Amino acid sequence: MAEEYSGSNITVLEGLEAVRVRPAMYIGSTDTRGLHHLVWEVIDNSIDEALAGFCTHIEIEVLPGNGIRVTDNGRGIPTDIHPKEHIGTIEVVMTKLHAGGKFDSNSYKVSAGLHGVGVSCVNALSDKLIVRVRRNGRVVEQEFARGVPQGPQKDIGESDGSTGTTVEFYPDGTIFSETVYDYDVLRTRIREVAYLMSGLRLSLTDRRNPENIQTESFCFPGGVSDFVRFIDEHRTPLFDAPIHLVITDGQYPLEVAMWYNDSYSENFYSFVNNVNTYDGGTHVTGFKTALTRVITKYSADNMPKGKKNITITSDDIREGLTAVIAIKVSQPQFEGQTKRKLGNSEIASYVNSAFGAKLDEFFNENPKLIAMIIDKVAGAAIAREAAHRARDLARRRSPLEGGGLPGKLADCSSRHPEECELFIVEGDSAGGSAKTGRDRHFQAILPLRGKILNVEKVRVDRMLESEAIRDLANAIGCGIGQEFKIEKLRYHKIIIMTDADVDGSHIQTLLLTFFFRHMRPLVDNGHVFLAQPPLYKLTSGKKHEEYLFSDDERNQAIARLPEGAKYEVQRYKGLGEMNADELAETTMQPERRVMKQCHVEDAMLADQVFSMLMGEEVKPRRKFIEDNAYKVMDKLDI
Ligand code: 0RA
Repeated sequence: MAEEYSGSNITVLEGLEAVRVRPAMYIGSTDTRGLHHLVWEVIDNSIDEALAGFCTHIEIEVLPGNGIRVTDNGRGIPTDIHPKEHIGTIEVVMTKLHAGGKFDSNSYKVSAGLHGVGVSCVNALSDKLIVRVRRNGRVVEQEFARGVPQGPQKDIGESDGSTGTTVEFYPDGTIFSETVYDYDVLRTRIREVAYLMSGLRLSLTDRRNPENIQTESFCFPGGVSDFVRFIDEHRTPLFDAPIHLVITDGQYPLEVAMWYNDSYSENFYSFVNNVNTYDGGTHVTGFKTALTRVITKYSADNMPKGKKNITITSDDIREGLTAVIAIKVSQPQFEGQTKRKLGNSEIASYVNSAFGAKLDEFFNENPKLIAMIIDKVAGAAIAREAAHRARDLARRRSPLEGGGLPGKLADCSSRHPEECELFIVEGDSAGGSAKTGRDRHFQAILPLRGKILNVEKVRVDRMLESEAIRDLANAIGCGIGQEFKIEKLRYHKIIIMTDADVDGSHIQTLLLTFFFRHMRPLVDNGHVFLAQPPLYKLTSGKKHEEYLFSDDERNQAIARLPEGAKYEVQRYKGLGEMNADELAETTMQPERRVMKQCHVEDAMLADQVFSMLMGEEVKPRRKFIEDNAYKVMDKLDI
């Protein structure tokens, strides 16, 4: 077949060969991230068709063998054939680098670095890819292998009258180190797209296990406003519905939804051309500038009685604010190591003026709402000023300054942070064992008595009144929040060591919440770990001793013992039951221990979990901690 069809376009094949030689240059990586990137590329083409107004439904199926099938009800890729070249539009779209769905008229396509390298890359990196187009009453199909057409496009019959495009592909296992699709990763992104493309229906079906087919469908008429509701699902809102502003008449289409809640954190998610800009950028800067300016303008007339002389700051204005900012930019420039930050400088002033004007107009028409917001912002300002005064009087210095190292800290002797480790240990008795068992050259111990403060429920000022929090911050050395300086980090490994029980997992969650909210770079840079103490010790005879970390391991170890051997299993209920040597051997020595590194792959999920776990609604929290704390941490990959 391949010989018969002597692909007329040699340069095209050379182009795709380049993708196969250096796949990471085109799709970022060949790990699980790259594997999923292929799906985003294919979906992007259907999204473009929806943006053009011709597609209302996109169906994504995960097939046995980890193939992906994306079907849309758009116009369908044109099925005409170039009279001289004998090459069809389908083949051009599938084999020409950077020819996106609609060639160069693709004005909102995201440039390389995120999505937008083109579906031809997916083709190059797939063992097999089939395109099936319904158009003009016919069904036309073409098949490729590693980017090479396996024949010309074929008319395979009459269509049912509908139009659309189906792309089915099987990633090349010799290119990807991971070939198994993660349903949750697909689902999170597909749901996100559904929020960003209000009214578009996206369905996801997992057909890998024929006995257990999973399917979900997402469609959000409220768009980003529904998105904000979802993010704040477990928080208490200040007013009924998010403020939703849509700007279609400006130079760049822009949409903002924002809502205040009774928490103390600010929570922004920003998107450019439907792609998450995790690190913000000029669109977020413009948003913040406008927000401060407009709210400050209204504050003069709306300050609560007797509080007129309070000065509000931009931090006060953003306390408890959740917002989604989505903009379309034709030539986006992405910055930073991971290209997750919008760099176009003209966007800051555009968003500042366009969004600012719209927000001003909105508040003008909704005086009650702005009055409520000012009241809340004033509350934040008053609390901040009061806390500040009280602290100044008590200490006359910032709580994180001049505190020196906490008395409870048993520091290590090394002054090279790269090799240093800080163990945060639950309880004084385990702390004592850890101090005895450690290698004092590079291992420092900070015992924690009882639970630390739930930082989700208090303002920064109150938080800093907690001695345990101050001890932690002083030991780590970087400060907190916006003043956090990763260069000052005193230990490159911060290891949380708690009992393997419900209390222990609660303490883990409290500490992780603190790190996530106030020392985020610590988490993002992979400095946070969870120690994994053994659950059991198996002893058999005089010689045989084994530490086991799960019920499975215990059962397997018992099964491995010689027939009839006598044995004893000790269950460790807490760290305190191990002596110093045991603790060091099983949980602390780098050669022997098992640790989990904490990542936050999905900041939004983490935020939701923390706001739910730590928030006001007691019922879901209790149940969640009791049933699931471990599972969720695994899922979050924390
Ligand atoms: C080229 C031209 C037109 C549509 C498309 C490509 C197209 C590509 C993809 C890829 C996935 N789904 C797609 N849907 C459409 C315009 C066709 C016309 O003018 O009728």
